Amino acid sequence: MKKVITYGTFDLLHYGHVNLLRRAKEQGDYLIVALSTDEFNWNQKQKKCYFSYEKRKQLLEAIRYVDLVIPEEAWDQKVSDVQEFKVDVFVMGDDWKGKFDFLKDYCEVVYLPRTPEISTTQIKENLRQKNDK
Ligand code: C2G
Repeated sequence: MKKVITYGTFDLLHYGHVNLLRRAKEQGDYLIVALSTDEFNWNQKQKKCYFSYEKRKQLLEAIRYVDLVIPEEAWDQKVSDVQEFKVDVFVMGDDWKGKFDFLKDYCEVVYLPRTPEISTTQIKENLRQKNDK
């Protein structure tokens, strides 16, 4: 079984994320998503999530491409995750291109093109503009 892993916040979940997850799953047979915890998001990414970790986990687990959701609590857990789960392929969107090449010593590293026209920031901005009308 070829195992794939990817990492992220996935808040507010949108079709750009689903496009990524679909293509990540296509790299193998089993997709693990390491989901950033609320603490990791706030302390390390200065991201305040709209949905809690539990709600974001529930949403991801409902996606057909996702086989397992684990917590991402630190930037430096990737090597141990790859080893612990015997991961064959690490996948991230290409906004991270090159940032995780150190994992090439442990598994294949694949950066996939982002879905260009959608982002959580964009969604929030559009909602703000609609409310202002
Ligand atoms: N993504 C995408 N297209 C978008 C938006 C996001 O392909 N329009 C991808 C990102 O490239 C990433 C994944 O969806 O691979 C999750 O995006 P985020 O939740 O923004 O993840 P991020 O905050 O970048 O966290 O340790 C790695 C970090 O946890 C990554």
